[in-house]
Amino acid sequence: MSSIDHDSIRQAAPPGFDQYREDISRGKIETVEYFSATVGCKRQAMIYLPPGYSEDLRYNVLYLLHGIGGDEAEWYKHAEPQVILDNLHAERKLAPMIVVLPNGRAMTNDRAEGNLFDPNKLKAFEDFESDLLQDLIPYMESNYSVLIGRENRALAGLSMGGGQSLNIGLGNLDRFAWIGGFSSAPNTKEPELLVPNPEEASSKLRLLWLSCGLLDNLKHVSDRTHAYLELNNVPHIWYEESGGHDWPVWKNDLYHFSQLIFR
Ligand code: FER
Repeated sequence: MSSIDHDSIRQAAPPGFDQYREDISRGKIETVEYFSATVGCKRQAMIYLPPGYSEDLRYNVLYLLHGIGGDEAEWYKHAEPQVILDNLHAERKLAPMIVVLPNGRAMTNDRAEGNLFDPNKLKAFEDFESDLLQDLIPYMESNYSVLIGRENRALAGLSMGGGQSLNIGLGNLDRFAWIGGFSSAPNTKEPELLVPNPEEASSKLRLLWLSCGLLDNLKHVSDRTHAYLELNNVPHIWYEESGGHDWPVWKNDLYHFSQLIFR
C-alpha cells in the first residue's frame, strides 16, 4: 500500500472513462447458473471475461456486489462495467481479471421486489457469505480458468454490497487480499468486530479501500470505519468524493479500485 499515490487516486475519473469506444477489443458478458448448497437451488451470476480471455491463461477474480435494490444485473444495468473495464484494458491499466457480479441476496426468491428491508431479505445478505465461499467461488474455480490464491481474489461492492465486502472480506483474510467498500451500508459490522486484530489485518491486506460520497446519508458508516482504521494504523485508502448515494460515485469507484488490484 505504501507505494500508492493517494492524491492521484482521489480524483474524479477522466471524462470518457465510461463512454463506449470504437475500435478497441471487447470483453464478454455472460450469465451463469450455479448450484447453491447454501440456498438449496440454482442461482445466477453475471460474468465479465476480459478481452482475449483464453483458457490457456489463468485469471484473477474480482467479485463485485450490488446494493439493496439490486440483483446480479444491477451493476450491468446501471453502470455498464464492461465499458469501463474494456476502456481500461485498452489503455493497459488493468491486470488480467475476470469480474463476477453475484446476486448477494442468498434466498430462494432473490429478486429485488417487495419490502427490501424485510428481515428475511436482510438476513439473506448475511447468508451470502456461505453462498460466496462455499458455492460460487468453487463454481468459478471449476468452470473458469482462474487463479486460486488469496492474492488473486478481490471483493468489493456498493452500499449493502460494500458492507458485505468489508464483513466477508475482513472476516476471511485467508481468502481475500484486496477489499473495497463503496458507500457501505449499516450492515457493515462495528469496527471492533470488523477488524478485531488490526496488526493481522495490516499484514495480510494488499488493499483496503473505503469510499463514500460527501452527500451520502450513510456516510457515518464509512466515517466510523475509517476512524477506527486510522486509530489502529491499518493502511487503507480513504476517499471522500463528490456526489451522493448514486451511480456516478460507484462508477468512479470501480474505475479507480479496479486499477489498484492484483498489482
Ligand atoms: C439502511 C439503509 C440503507 C440499511 C441498508 C441500506 C441495512 C442499504 C442501502 C443500499 O444498499 O443502497 O438502514 O440497513
